[in-house]
Amino acid sequence: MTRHPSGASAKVVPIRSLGALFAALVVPAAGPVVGVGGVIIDATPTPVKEWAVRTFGTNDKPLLLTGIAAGLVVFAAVVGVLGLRRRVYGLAGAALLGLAGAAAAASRPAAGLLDGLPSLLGGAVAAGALLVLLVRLVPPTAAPAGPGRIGRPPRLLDRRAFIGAAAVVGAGATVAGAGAAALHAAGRRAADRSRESIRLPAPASAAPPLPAGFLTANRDFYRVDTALTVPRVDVGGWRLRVRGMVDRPLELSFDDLLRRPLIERDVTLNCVSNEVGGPYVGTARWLGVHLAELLREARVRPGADQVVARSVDGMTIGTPLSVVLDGRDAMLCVGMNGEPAFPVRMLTPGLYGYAGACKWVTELELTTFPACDAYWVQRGWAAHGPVKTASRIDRPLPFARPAAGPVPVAGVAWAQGRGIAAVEVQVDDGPWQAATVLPAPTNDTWVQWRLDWAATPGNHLLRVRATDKTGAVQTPDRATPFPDGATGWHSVSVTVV
Ligand SMILES: Nc1nc2c(c(=O)[nH]1)N[C@H]1C(S)=C(S)[C@@H](COP(=O)(O)O)O[C@H]1N2
Ligand SMILES: [Mo]
Repeated sequence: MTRHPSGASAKVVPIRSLGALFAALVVPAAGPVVGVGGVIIDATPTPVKEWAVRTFGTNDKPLLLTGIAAGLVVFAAVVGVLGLRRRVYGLAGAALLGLAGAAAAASRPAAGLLDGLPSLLGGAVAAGALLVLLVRLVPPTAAPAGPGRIGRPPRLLDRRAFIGAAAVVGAGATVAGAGAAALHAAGRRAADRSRESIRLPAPASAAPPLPAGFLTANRDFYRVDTALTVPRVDVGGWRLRVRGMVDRPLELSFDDLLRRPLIERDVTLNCVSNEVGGPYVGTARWLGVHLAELLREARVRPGADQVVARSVDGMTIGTPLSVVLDGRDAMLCVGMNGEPAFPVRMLTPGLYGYAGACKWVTELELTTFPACDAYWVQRGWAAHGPVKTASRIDRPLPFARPAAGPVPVAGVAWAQGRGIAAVEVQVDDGPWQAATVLPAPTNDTWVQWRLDWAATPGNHLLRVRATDKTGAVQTPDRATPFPDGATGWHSVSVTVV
């Protein structure tokens, strides 16, 4: 279970109405499988998480959910067989399932009081169904007595009655499943409508035009988060609270945000878990409110040194206050490439996502680093997450077989905040050759680079390294992503034919 050091998880969510009850029944995060999945994600040791992301990529979540569902089927089968021996075993098994699911769902950081309900109901229904089936299989006197005695094998009382009851239970489960799916779909449609209702205003401060192909389309943008189901947020009810070490706490609605002057900025975002040469980096045109201005209105008290952003699903991301206030374009984004950044996500140019880019944000708490470890910091990741200078070869692809002659070598390089001054490519053990670096609008995005290589037949290794605008050359020393970002030069092997 994730307990936030500030005690936010102890916050009691009042049972306001039947609506809350209904919401608990249809919110996916309150379901047993998603609840258990969330607990597993939070409890998984960082190296295992790293391995899962590396091995399964974006498929890690469906795989986890499938695994839990398969585990449930096996557990249910075992409970059924035990129930044949003694009904109380079966009932205890069903109760255990319900309680475990409820405990998992209720322990989620953003859980309400009622989030355990679907699992408890499920457990009760499972126990009832099991009883109905068992009384048709085993006469009450067949239950063995005494410890250590398994008893004689159950006798089939009435095969037809059992099959009939099983069919009824199966049909009931199917109808319940279909009903739940329909409710979920309705909830998703409501969230979609809420998203589609958003009209993004024009920026007060626009970003300059860009060459084609510079930005990453939203559908191609990498996604890294702990959310097993994308949180559904109704913009009408959404609020942003600025609280903690401030003299003037703020509470803003989505419309309040849209009414403020918006800035539009091109910024590259990357994940601290990205391996050298990896895919977890993208550049988008972001639209949003300048965060430093908002914090100035809230009048931050002296002594605060951390902004902890909290999401609707309980994620916490801590950002150094000095970084937010140092003049860079840290922002609360309402738009990403012209589409709603639903509803609002934070973005801090120059920091890895885990340290500055909370999605589905609903609260900014001004606090200190000693007082509060954010989610990933609790798991051993560095408290401050400045991005390291990196470069990547995108063409040719690894193990490509280009023809001898001029072969374009191209890719991207980034050092948000500092900017990229130069990119060089080395073929085998030859001299480093300067690549052509296309101009980038600001220091907060990647640059695109290109070199025409006079390729000769045989196997070759291409390496890339970048130099940032402070003059620092990207280090060749290999470091793993944990705990503060990978380093090392990206290389690609090709065979020229
Ligand atoms: N609410 C929430 N925000 C989050 C995360 C998360 O798990 N939950 N992951 C962070 C990480 S590690 C990264 S790299 C970025 C990724 O943003 P993207 O999925 O839009 O690329 O979101 C950040 N914001
Ligand atoms: Mo990340």
